[in-house]
Amino acid sequence: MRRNALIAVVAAIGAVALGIRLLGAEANGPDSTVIIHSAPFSPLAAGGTLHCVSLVSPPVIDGQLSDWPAAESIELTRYTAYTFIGSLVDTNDLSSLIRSGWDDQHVYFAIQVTDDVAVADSTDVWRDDGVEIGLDGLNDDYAWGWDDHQYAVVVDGRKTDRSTVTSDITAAVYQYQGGYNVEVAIPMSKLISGSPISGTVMGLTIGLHDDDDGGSWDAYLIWQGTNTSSSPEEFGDLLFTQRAEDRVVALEAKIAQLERKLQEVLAILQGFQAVEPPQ
Ligand SMILES: [Ca+2]
Ligand SMILES: [Ca+2]
Ligand SMILES: [Ca+2]
Ligand SMILES: [Ca+2]
Repeated sequence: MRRNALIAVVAAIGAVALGIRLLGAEANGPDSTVIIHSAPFSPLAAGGTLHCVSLVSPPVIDGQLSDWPAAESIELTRYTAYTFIGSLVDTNDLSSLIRSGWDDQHVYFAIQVTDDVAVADSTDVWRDDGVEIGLDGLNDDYAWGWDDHQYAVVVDGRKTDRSTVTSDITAAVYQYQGGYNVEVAIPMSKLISGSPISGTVMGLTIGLHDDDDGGSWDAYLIWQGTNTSSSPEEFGDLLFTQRAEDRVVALEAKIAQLERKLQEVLAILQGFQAVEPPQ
């Protein structure tokens, strides 16, 4: 009898889960599309804040950015940069669009750099074409903690943290005529303890070097602040957010997982019932 009661309880839970799922489908209507990864969050980051969007699926770190949702971007040019040193002819000479995303394990960046001549000829990474990501993970405005990093990725794929070669991050560069993409995954454990939540803020700035003729750099852009390593009080904000459609996708995935588990439990319980000796 107790087994039958247990089966009834499990079946009831399953019915509730299925009901939630069906209600959700009803609420969305038959023609609605739940997964809307092409919808822009908003076109450009403003006021020194970039929204870091939650990603249901982690991007493949290969320099191809087609696996990224169209999310808010920093447009980094000589006209938008807080700091611009050197000389640039136009935005074809150097400019960039930067997006960011997150899951529990990583912060990701997708950086599209427009640069008409790719050069990597110097020992120092900052003398070549490349990007810098300055992060104050704890957002404590202190530059020298375990949470503070100045990651650089050069157009030839070299990776450093504060100019020292690092394998802590995963990065890929994809070069094309007129520019290159940089795709980066930074372990969350290098920035904060545990996982972020919607509303978590980290200090962020982005640096961009241009070298078109060898030797040292020709131009240097910084999104927020005057350097990318030692003045996090001047950095902008990386604000962790969760898009409404991602919440729906995550909920659907959890309900589907629950349904599978309930079916497994029901199958096991029915197996027990089948071999129950007659009373
Ligand atoms: Ca990719
Ligand atoms: Ca150089
Ligand atoms: Ca810090
Ligand atoms: Ca260049």
